[in-house]
Parts: sequence; structure tokens; C-alpha cells
Amino acid sequence: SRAATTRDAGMGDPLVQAVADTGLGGRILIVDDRPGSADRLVSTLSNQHTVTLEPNAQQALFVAAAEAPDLVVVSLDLVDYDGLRLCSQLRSVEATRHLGVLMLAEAEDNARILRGLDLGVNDYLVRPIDRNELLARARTQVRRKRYADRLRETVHATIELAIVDSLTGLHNRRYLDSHFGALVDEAQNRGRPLSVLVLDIDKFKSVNDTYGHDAGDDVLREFAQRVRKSLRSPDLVARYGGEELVVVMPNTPLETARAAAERIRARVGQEPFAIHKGSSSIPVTVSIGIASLDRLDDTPDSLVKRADQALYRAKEEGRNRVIT
Ligand code: GH3
Ligand code: MG
Ligand code: MG
Ligand code: MG
Repeated sequence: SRAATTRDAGMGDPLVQAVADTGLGGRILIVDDRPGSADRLVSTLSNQHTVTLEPNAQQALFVAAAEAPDLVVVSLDLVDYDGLRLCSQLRSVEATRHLGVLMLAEAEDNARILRGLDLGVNDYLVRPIDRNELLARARTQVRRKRYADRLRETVHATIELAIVDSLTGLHNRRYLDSHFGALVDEAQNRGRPLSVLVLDIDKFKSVNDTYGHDAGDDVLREFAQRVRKSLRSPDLVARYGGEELVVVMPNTPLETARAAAERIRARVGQEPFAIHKGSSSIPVTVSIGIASLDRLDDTPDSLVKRADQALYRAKEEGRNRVIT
């Protein structure tokens, strides 16, 4: 029924019709506390958009943050508030920073228009407001906002894909490789301790062989969760290979790292892993090798190599253990 309304309103008006056809109806918040002006804005914009009117500017800031409209139309000459200040607040609050803002000014308001544009307001109109010009500028801002949202989502998804392991949600090998060096450098420059764990699930091949590859994947996901939950947020946890994780622990001496590794080992071993298909739960244990920064020429590679050698000994000595 909204489409029908939009179409009816557009009859005989090529510009209005064009907007209706492109389906660019957005959500618009109007901030105006003068009833006559506010009514005209609402009646014009609601032909093509879903419109909310909020006469109270401070309330409008909350509404904008909570509902994230595509566009906020702000009257600069509010009776009860400085409209320019509201524009500034919209631009400085994280939740509203990316919203479109269109300001409505009086002709003699040139200085304030410039200040508004300087604050990052997207566009403005000077009173008396031409109905078609208001619709055109609102439409452009809605389109720009939609485009910017899509772009932001794409960038976000691309970054996520590049740094997160899709099976476990942990960081991937590439992320580890690009951050490990800086963590080692920083520890060396500040004379701070740093420890590295290499973790490898015991007899994981037999999990796959016994329960199937999907169950193996479930175990890997649950393993990743238990490891992550056993550590603190500055610790970098990455999937290094198939069922091997590397943990880089900044500001952490060997003994603290050993305690963390024992915490992980207990958490993994004490409760069998539930899997999605079937009712079996699978007992899992992990072996962990640890190395700490203790040589001037230590590098990520030398640290992983020492931790890996410790892991190898843990396997040799019977698995389900922590070796430094
Ligand atoms: P060990 O105690 O010596 O570590 O024995 P293991 O069986 O764990 O030996 P190994 O580390 O050589 O084998 C790892 C197995 O992990 C081999 C591979 O089939 C399996 N694997 C690697 N990546 C994945 C994965 O993403 N999903 C599943 N289900 N299995 C994986
Ligand atoms: Mg192995
Ligand atoms: Mg293994
Ligand atoms: Mg392995």
C-alpha cells in the first residue's frame, strides 16, 4: 500500500515519479519545533520516505542513535535549541556519525551554513523550501547513505575474510604472520617478557576416522572456544595449521604461560566434546609446547621452532601434557 501511495503522489510529477521508480524510499528523521514548517516537511517527505518528526533536539539525538535513519533533516532555527549544535553532536557521536544530515537554514544564515558544512553536514536547503528540491536532495542523501552502507559492509566482510579463520573464528595464519613480528619487537624494545604456545590436539586423526570429518570439525570449533576462554584478551590466538594453534602472549613470563597452558589442558581434557550429529561425546586431549623470549636474536620463527620442539617432546612423552 505504501508503493501505491508513492505512485499516486508521483502522478504528473516526473521527479517524484523517478524517485518512486528507483525505490529509494528511506527512513528520515525530521527535527523541527515550529509546527507549520514541520508539517510541511513531513507532508512532502512522507510521499516517498518513512518519516519521523521529533521536535525536541536532544530527544532527536537519542532517536537518531537508536533508530539509525538514513537521513536527519535539521532545522537550524529551532526555537528551543541550536540546530547547528545538534548537527555537531550528530557528527561526533559514534552511533550517528555515518548518518546523512541535511540542514535547513534561513537565507541570512550564511555563516552558520558554512560552519555546518565544515562539521560534515552533507547538504543544506535555504528557506523558503522548494518542495521538489527538498525531495531531490533527500533522495540523493538516501542513495548516498545506502551506497556507503553497502561499501562499509563489503569492506568489513573483506577484512574479516582476510584475518579470521572461517572454521574456528580464531585469527588465521596470515593475521598471525603479520602481527607476530611487531609483538616480538615491542617486547624486545621494552624489555618485556613474551611467551608462545604451540597446541596440537592428540590423536586427532583417529577422531576423524572414528566419528567422521564433520565431527572432527565440531571438535576443532569447540577446542578453539575452550582455548580462547582460557586466555586473556591481549593474547593472540591463531589457527596455525589443521588442528594446531599458536598463542602469542605479550607481557607474559614463562611460568605464567605454563599456568595458562595447564589451564587450557585441564579445560580441554576434563569434559568430553559434544558433537552435532549423533549422541556421542568425544574425549579430547591436547599437548602444548611453550617457548619464551630469552635471546636477543629471537624472532617469531625461532620462538615457534622452540615451542614446536617442546611440543614434539610432549607427544613423545605420552601426550596430554605441557612442556617448556
Ligand atoms: P598427534 O597426537 O601426533 O598429533 O596425532 P594426530 O592424529 O593429531 O596427528 P596429526 O597432527 O599428524 O594429524 C592431524 C589430523 O588433523 C590430520 C587431518 O586429517 C586432520 N585435520 C586437519 N585439519 C582438519 C580440519 O579442518 N578438519 C578436520 N576434521 N580434520 C582436520
Ligand atoms: Mg602432528
Ligand atoms: Mg595432532
Ligand atoms: Mg598436527
